[in-house]
Amino acid sequence: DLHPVARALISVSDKTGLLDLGRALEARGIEILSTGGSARALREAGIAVRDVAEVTEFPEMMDGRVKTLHPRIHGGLLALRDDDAHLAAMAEHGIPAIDLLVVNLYPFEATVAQGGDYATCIENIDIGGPAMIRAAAKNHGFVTVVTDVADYPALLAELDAQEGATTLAFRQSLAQIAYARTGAYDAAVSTWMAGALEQAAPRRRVIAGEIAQTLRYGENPHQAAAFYRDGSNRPGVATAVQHQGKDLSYNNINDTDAAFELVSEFRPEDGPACAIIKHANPCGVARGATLAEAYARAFDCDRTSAFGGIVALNQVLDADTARAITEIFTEVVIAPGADDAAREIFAAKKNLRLLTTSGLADTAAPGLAFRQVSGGMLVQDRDNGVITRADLKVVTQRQPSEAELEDLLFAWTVAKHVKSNAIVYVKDKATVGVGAGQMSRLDSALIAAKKAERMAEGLGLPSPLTQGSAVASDAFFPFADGLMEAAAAGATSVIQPGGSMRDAEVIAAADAAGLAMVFTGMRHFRH
Ligand code: 93A
Repeated sequence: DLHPVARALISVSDKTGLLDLGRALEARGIEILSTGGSARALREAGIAVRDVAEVTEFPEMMDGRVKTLHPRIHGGLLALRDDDAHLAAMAEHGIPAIDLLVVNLYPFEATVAQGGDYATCIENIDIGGPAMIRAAAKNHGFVTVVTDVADYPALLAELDAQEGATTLAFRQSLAQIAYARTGAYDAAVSTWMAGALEQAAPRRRVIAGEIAQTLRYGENPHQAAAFYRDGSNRPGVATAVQHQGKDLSYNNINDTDAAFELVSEFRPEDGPACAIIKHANPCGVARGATLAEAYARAFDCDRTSAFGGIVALNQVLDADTARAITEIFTEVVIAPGADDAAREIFAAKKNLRLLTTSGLADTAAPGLAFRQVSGGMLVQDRDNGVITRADLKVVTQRQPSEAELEDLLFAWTVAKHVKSNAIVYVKDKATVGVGAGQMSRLDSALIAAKKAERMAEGLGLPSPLTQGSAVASDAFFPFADGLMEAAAAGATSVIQPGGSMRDAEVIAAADAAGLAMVFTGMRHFRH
C-alpha cells in the first residue's frame, strides 16, 4: 500500500507555508514542478523548481486560464503505475509521473465575500486546479493530494513515518477531503450565480459548506457533530470573534444564532435592545434607555429561565451591562463589539464566552433555510418578512393607541423568533410572557400568562405584567378561545395574521372584550 513520493506538483494561490513545505520536500529529495507564481516564490527562496511550462512545452497562456490543463500533467496524475499500457503511454509521450499534488484554489469564496464585481468573481473561478485535484484524488491508489494548508504538517509527518512514501489509508483520507473541497467550491460558484441572477426561488441548488469546527458532540453527547460555514461572511455566530471561554458547543451555536438574529431586528439607531435565549426560544426581549436597562428588563421577563442563557445585544457591550450580566450564570454573550471596560469585567469570568461581530445581522437579507428530513432536505427562503405600521389593518371597533401600536409591533417581531405556536405578551417594549412550542395556541397563551404570574410573584408585584399588555400570535387564532385566554390574562391589544375561517367570530369576541386588534396579513410559523 506504500507509494513513494519522487515528484510533486505545487500550484497554490494561498502561499501560506509554501516555502517551508518546498524546503521540506526538497530536503527529502522530492523533485518539485510548479506553476507561475508558486514557482517564482519557491525559486526566490532558493528552492529548486521545474516550471510546468517546461514539462508541457506550452507557455502559460490566456492570463493563466490555461497553465496545467495538458496531457503531460493530467497523464502524470492519472496514470496507473501498475498498468503496462499506461506506463508505455507515459514513456511514449514524455509524461512525468506526479506522486504528490499540492493545490489550493483561486480564492473564489473570498472574492465573493469581499464584494468582487461579476467579472472579478468569474475570473476567480479556478478550472485547472479542481481538474488536477479531481484527477489526483481519483488516482489515490498512487497519488497523494493535499488541498489544505492545514494538512502540510500531516503530510510531512507521513513522509517521515513512511520513509518518503505514503500509505493508501493516508491517500484515501486526503482524496476524500479533496472531493469535499472541489464539491464545496463548485457549490459556492453555483450559489453565487443564483444570487447574482437574483433567482428568488430555490431551485436546482447545491448545498455545501466549509468545515469551520469539529464540535465535541452534537445536541447530545452520543452524537458527533461539526460546524460548517457557508462562506457568505455575514455578521453572525459563524463569523464572530470569540474573546474568551471554552469552545462553543452545538447547542451554544444554535442558541447564539437565535439570539443574534432576534436582537438584530432592533436597529441600534432606534435604541438599545437585548434578547436572552434558552433552547432557541427567547425568555426575555426588551428595549431600554440604556443597554444595561434593556438587559435588566429582558431578564425580568423570566429570571428563572434566563439562568445559563445566551444574551444578545444590539449595541457595543459596556461596563454597566457587563457587570449586570455577570451577576448570574450566562453561557454566551454576543454583541457588535465590547468596550475595554466590559472586556475587563468579563475577563474575571473564565467560563463566560464573549463573541463580537462586525455589525448586526441583516434580517431582511435574502437567503435559504434548510431542514433535514429522512431521505431528503427541505429548502426554503429564510423568513425575512417584515411588517410595518402601514401593513396593519385594524379589525376591531377600538383603534389601538400609539403606545399599543408600538408594543404590538414589538411583540410581533419577537413572535417571529419563537417556536410555534407562539404567544408573546409585551408591555412598554419588553416581553412579559412568552409561550413557545405548544401543540395548541391556547396552551401557549396559558403558559405565557402563567409564567407572567409567577414572575410577578417573584418580583413582589401586585398583578402580573400582562395586565394592559399587547399580545402577538405568530399565526391566526383558529377559535376565539386563545384570544379570550389572552384577554383574561389582561391583554388589551392583539396582533395576529388573520385569515381564519372564524375571523368574524374572533373579531366579535375581541370587540365584546373591548380589545383593539390588528391583522398583519403575514404569518411567522417557526417549527
Ligand atoms: O486558470 S486556471 O483555471 N487554469 C489552469 O490551468 C490552472 N492550473 C493551476 N488555474 C489554474 N491553476 C491554479 O493556479 C491553481 O489551482 C492555483 O490556485 C493557482 C496557482 O497559480 P500560481 O502558481 O501562478 O500562483
